[in-house]
Amino acid sequence: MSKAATADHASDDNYLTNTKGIMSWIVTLDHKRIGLMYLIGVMVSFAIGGTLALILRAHLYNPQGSFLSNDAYNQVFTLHGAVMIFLFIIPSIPAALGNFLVPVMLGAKDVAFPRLNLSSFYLWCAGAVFFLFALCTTGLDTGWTFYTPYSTTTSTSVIAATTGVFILGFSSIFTGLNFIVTVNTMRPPGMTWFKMPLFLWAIYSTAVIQVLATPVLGITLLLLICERLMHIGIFDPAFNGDPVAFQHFFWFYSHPAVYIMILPAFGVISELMSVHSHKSIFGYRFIALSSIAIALLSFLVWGHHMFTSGMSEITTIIFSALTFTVSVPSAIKVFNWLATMYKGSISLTTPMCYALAFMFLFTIGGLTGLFLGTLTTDLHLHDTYFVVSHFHYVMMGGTLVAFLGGLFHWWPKMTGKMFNETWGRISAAIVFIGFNLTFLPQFVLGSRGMPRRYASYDPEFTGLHRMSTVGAFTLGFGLLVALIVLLHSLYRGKKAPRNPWGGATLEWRCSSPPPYYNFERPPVVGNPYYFGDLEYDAKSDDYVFTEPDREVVPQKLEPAPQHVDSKKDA
Ligand code: HEM
Ligand SMILES: [Cu+2]
Repeated sequence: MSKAATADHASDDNYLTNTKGIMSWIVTLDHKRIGLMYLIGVMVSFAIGGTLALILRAHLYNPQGSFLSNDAYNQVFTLHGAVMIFLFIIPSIPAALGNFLVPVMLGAKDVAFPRLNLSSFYLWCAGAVFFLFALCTTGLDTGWTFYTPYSTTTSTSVIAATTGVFILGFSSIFTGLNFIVTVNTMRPPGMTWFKMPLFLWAIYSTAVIQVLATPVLGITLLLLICERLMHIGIFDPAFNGDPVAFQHFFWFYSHPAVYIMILPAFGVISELMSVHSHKSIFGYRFIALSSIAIALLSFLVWGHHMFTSGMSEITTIIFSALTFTVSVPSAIKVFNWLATMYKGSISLTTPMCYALAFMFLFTIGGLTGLFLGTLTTDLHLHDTYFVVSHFHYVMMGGTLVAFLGGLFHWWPKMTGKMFNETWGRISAAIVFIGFNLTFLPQFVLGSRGMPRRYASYDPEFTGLHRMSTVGAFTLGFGLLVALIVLLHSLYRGKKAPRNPWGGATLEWRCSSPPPYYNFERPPVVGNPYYFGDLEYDAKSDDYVFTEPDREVVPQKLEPAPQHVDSKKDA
């Protein structure tokens, strides 16, 4: 009835083996190698940030704190936050997974500007060096937000760290610029905007924010450095500056930046939900356009971080109302993912387990944002553990879990190796349990008045804090299991087939791992969410694209049927 349209190629040459030696990596222009180098970079950063987090939680096991001085505690939470945000979560999905996937999903050979791409990776490395420098010298204790006037007066390494963030900002802008041009100009014939995989829509909307918002942060930090060095009197009240102006500038970037963190995760989840439910995505256009809507709306709501900073009443009301509008497109996505799963044929693979965990965790994170966006409740909850829990649910439960799901999903494509499914699923379960054990108690702590960024607490909070600490170590253990599963696959994993999950986007049409130029011939562009022509082939444990049998030789045409007079028949 149907036959395999694509045969396996005998050649084993792929992007990992086509050239050898360390130099072939250091100066590579191949987006896949750059993506892989980013992947290693962000995972190392995550390990550093994660270790700092475990130190914090271990310290908080006892009400008086366990082993850190108050100053050391401030430095550890600041570096934890700054490393996680600037070095890990912002580049995680776009720069690591995005670099690998964007050109392949477009059927292109590379991104539009391969050299800019490599330079953005080295800028990331340079920024990381400044952070390490801050870590190893006097540390940093301003919080990742660098709020003035404290940041203009503290004796810690504010200048090194802000210079690092400034450089990282350029790295982020270059990546965004590259993706915008790539998606605009390199789509293959036939791939109209609304035939693009949703991951590309998400990366595109993210890139718009990266390019428009990041310069604001760059300038703000530059002004902060000038303030510290020359006392120009812009943020420091001692020199007639306005510290609240810093908060406005900072959040004008950093609220859109939370969408730099979450939009790519939405993109990953859209792919995962559809592929592992083996069902066309529900509400394609709504998901695609809601990414753009979020990107634009995200510029209008920064004031919700500053309800208690003394803005006028009317301003706070406007910011509160605008904040609620952002939740509409986010809810649209969650609804469409649910509808995609409904009546799908769900495979509980490791990526899908992570995607399901994302659904729970992100929904809790998003809904608790509403309490913070409501003026009356935020006055009570601001700067408490409730906020800490809220943003961990969206950033860690959302973005990190989606990143892991995406990593497991595309791992066979990136490395050519399959991982152990059982242990992969176990890792997802431990992460899910550990995560909730860590952060659910923090909602309760926050609503009962436990302030954030404190090195000690009242004895009445001991039980909940201890739950959270035990949860954090469980979570860390789950992540370690996930890492071991992935590393183990490199040595012991089965060879990955071309299309292990049955995806219909273009990356599944090239071999695993892809060859240097991705495709030998330009691939056929179809509907990225149409699974009707995919068939599971048990022999190769692979999904193959099939084509209905078409007659190549036209048959002799039958004479056109005569019109029959129905009355005559009767
Ligand atoms: C979707 C992804 C989201 C991410 C990544 C995110 C991230 C964050 C972060 C990092 C903070 C902490 C700011 C600080 O240091 O104090 C925060 C606070 C806040 N978030 Fe979200 N958020 C998300 C969704 C939402 C939603 C949907 C809402 C409301 C509808 C919301 C409302 C708020 C508010 C009002 C605060 C300020 C709380 C305060 O400081 O009192 N967030 N969010
Ligand atoms: Cu915000």
